[in-house]
Amino acid sequence: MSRFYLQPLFYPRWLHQLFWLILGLLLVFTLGSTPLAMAATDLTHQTPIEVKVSLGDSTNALRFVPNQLQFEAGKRHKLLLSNPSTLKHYFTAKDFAGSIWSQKVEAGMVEVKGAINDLELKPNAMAEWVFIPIKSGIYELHCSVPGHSEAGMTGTLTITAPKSPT
Ligand SMILES: [Cu+2]
Repeated sequence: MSRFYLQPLFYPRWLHQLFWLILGLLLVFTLGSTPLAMAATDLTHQTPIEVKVSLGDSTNALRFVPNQLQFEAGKRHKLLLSNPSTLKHYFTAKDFAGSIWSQKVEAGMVEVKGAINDLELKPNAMAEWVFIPIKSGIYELHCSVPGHSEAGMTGTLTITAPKSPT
């Protein structure tokens, strides 16, 4: 027992206080940095790669512009869809939709969460589709308005394998 009473004599008070200060700082940094580290690795908060696509154009051509889009598996993307034509169009890509994790679709004042198969865009409409591709492959895209895909309103959506291991 006497050894414990003697300790303050061997360790000066300032060293004792320094010890607790360092321990306290370590605790603050450990607890404080954990949520930051988690946010950095959380894919749902990753800054999205923006990709733009037009459904039709101002001359009412029946095509997607561009008609080939590329995405990278494991990276968060924001697909900005617009319809600058006077016709309604669809962005239909069922196999593609099954190979991604849809986070949300934002259009106007509405945000839709969950799985999306296709989107209908009325003239002058815009929508943002946020998703993370999970399976690489080449997927077909078409507009499901009767006659549009036959007239050439089709496209290719490519999901490439992750470039760097995560
Ligand atoms: Cu169309």
